[in-house]
Parts: sequence; C-alpha cells; structure tokens
Amino acid sequence: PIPAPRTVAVIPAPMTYGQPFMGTDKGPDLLLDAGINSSLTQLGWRVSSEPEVNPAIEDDGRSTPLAAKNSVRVGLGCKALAKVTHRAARGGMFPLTLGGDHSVALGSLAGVLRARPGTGVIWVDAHADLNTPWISDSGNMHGMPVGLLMEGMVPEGAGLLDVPGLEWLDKTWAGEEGWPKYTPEDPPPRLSPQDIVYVGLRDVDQKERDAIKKLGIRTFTMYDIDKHGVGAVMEKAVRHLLSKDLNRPIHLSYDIDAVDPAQAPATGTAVRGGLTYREAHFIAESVCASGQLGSADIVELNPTLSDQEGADQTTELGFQLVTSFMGKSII
Ligand code: EXY
Ligand code: MN
Ligand code: MN
Ligand code: MN
Repeated sequence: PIPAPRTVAVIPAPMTYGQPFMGTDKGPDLLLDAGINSSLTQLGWRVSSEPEVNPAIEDDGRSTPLAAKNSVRVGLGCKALAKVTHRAARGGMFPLTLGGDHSVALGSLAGVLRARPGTGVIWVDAHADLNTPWISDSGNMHGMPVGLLMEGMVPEGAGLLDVPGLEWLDKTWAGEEGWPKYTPEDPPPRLSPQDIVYVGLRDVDQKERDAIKKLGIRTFTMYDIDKHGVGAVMEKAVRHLLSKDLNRPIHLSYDIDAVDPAQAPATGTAVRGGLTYREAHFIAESVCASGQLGSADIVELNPTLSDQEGADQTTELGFQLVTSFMGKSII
C-alpha cells in the first residue's frame, strides 16, 4: 500500500453516451455537491480535485457497421479519462473516477493498467460488461468496458482499430501527448482472464456467459452470495486476486446497479434481486480491508430515472459506498 497520507485524485467523468438515456452525466456533480471531497479529507486523504473530463466530445461523423453506438464520443472521452488516471496513478495517487455510465471504466482502467500493469480488478455489477462491438446485442458501450480490455475477446483478424474512437487502444497507435505509442516494454493495456473477479452478477447475455466459461473468469453471482454469504464470497474474491501476488494493486469498479433497485432505483439498467444495503457496504469495506485498493470507479447513477426521493436515496448510497471503500469504519 501507498504510505499515508495518501492523495486521492477525484475525477468527474460525466459520460452518458455509453447507454441510451440522458442523466448519467449528472452523477459527478451530485456526488461532489453531497460533499465527497470533504468526507475524503476527514478520512485522512489529501484530495486533488481534478477538472471534469469533458463529456461533450464532438462526434466526428465516422460510423461503423459494428454494434458500437456513439463509439467516437465514448472512445475519445475514455481516452481523455485514461490520460488523467494514468498520470494520477503514475504520480502515486489513488484515481477515483466519478461516473458517468460504466463505459468510463474503459478509460479509467486503461489508464490504471498502463501505469500499474499488475492490477487486479473487482467488478461489482449486476452485469458482466464483457460485450464487444462484435458480439453485443444492444450496441451500448457501457456493456463493453471489460470486453474491450480483455485478452481473447476481439475476434481473430479484427482489431480495436476497426472501432472509430478506440484507435488509441490498438497496438498500432501512433502516440500523442499524455498517451504515447506502445513499445514491447509498454504494451497496450489489457486484462487477463485471471486478473478480474465479478461480484453481484444476475443479468448476463448468452455470449458473455460463453466467454466467461471459455476464458475461465472467476464469478461470484447473486446465487453465490445467497448460498455462501457475502463474507465468504469476498474472502474468496480477494484471495483469488492476491494469490498471484500479495502486493498487487486492486481496482474496484462499482456499478450502483449491483445494489437492489429497492435501495438504488435511480439507474439505467436496474435488475431485481440485487445486493442489500449491508451486502453492498460489506463489499466496499472488505475491498478496503484488503489493504491493496489503489483505484476505483463509482458509476451508473442517473437521477432522472426515478422520482426525487429515489434519486436522493441512490446518490446517498453511492456517496456512502465511496466513503466505505475509501476507509470509513463503523467504529
Ligand atoms: N448486457 C447488456 C448490454 O450489453 O446491453 C446490458 C449491459 C448493461 C451494462 C450496465 C452498466 O452495467
Ligand atoms: Mn458538471
Ligand atoms: Mn456496469
Ligand atoms: Mn450494471
């Protein structure tokens, strides 16, 4: 772990083009207005408050026959975010990305993986987000951040160069300020199947399921949480990642839709049968307790998709989950 006092880079990423609704762009301001920076300060963090990563990237008109809606806006927005998380991680900071829809994790995680290639990932979500433009049924890119970074998911003979906006992730990328070209020592950021664990899954597409089985990705679904309890599940999840290297950093990507819609109604792809309030917190607390958490995302808050009470409740939940994984303890 990085010695105290640690610095957190708080990065607002108001992306909304990875899914069909407006409103996920409101997430960062809601969390900031709720006072996330001062809570982090109270928890002992030094806070570096980063400028908003501009969501209003112009579409340059390039289109693709592949299933990748708004790929230019999502891809270029994620490139801008990757530069920011990369710089923060290189500087020894904890990059905390406030989404935005979950497509932002393509950027935040690419930046973190480039700075810290040994990173292990805990993906807390109702969904696997393992689609790609070659297999997605919806074309919504918030369902693709894991798939686009995972080895073995891009079909033979195809490449990320084929997706307008994602050229910066292709090995042939020419390089620019903040995101240089790749070398054998500094290859494109990628995840191996054993470097990620899922927690909370309950809505997985058939082709994602096939890929999970083929690649042997470790999953802890809602069935596993019901059967073994969240305590045993988190013990196994953390152990799975740290058995390779006790000192590797962990990236936590927390999709608020992992939580049951009774607690988190204000989100775009709500699925019944999710985490309880305490299970959601226990996951955050136990990742923190691993001592290896080095970066994180909180995503998919959309206040326009419920009434005001539901929006407030979901914002408060997201806020509390962040303080939990950033070190708040009950006593
Ligand atoms: N698997 C579905 C799709 O690809 O469209 C749903 C994805 C929802 C993704 C949300 C954010 O986690
Ligand atoms: Mn704003
Ligand atoms: Mn997600
Ligand atoms: Mn989800």
